Amino acid sequence: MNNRLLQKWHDREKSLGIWSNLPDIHVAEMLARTGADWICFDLQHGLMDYTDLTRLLPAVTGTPLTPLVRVAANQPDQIGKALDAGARGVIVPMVNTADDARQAVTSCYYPPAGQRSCGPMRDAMLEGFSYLGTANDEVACLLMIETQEGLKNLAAIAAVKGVSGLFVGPMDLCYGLGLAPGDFSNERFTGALKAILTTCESNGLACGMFGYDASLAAKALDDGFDFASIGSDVSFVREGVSQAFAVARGEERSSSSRGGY
Ligand code: 3PY
Ligand code: MG
Repeated sequence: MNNRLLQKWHDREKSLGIWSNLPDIHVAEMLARTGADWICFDLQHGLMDYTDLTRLLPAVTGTPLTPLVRVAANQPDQIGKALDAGARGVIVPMVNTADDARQAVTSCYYPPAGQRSCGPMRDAMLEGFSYLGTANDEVACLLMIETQEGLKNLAAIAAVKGVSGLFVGPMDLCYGLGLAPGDFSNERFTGALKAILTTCESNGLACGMFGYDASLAAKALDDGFDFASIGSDVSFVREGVSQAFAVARGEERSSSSRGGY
């Protein structure tokens, strides 16, 4: 298997990834060489579009990490084009029902498993048609649980054949639960995480978490999650520079000035 993320799940190993929000190939090149198991290019909230994506994916090709794309919405054309550009998996936001899950799965896989249309442009450029024989085994279909409705339909979503894993969007989940964003120790939030973890376990699915920083990621893995992001290019630049100024000026930083995307 060439997909390191899928291989890790198969071997029951945990993995850590990086989130990419900036459309800069040099940043992507650096991020890909930091020891991450996977990188996710964010077309939902990141400052990048599809043209950017077609330049960012080659910047990480040839490194061992698995390139994922968070699509802007659960649409067959968006999922198909991300995979055609070379993504080895998609993270689909706001999956609320089993029908949503089926739509995402159908978009990810070639027949008979799904209805992905054939035109794997970038892989065909690099390898000819050999990708077609392995694509369905090499692509991860990850669905975000981040709403009240998604939580209500958790069991039905997880039972859809072809789903590789569920992925928590913690801020939207807070909003969905009627909590203040970032109220991650609230028991309604921790209860929701437990329900998602248990559902993944009983359906043989990987369970992932958007980690806003390394300590959230470490906690997620400790709590039983299989994979988590440790932060993004934006958060690393912001935190690194702000922290350096604070140290140089001998200042304490307030907790509210920390964090970010
Ligand atoms: C969330 O926290 O809801 C996310 O989707 C992270 O971008
Ligand atoms: Mg979200």
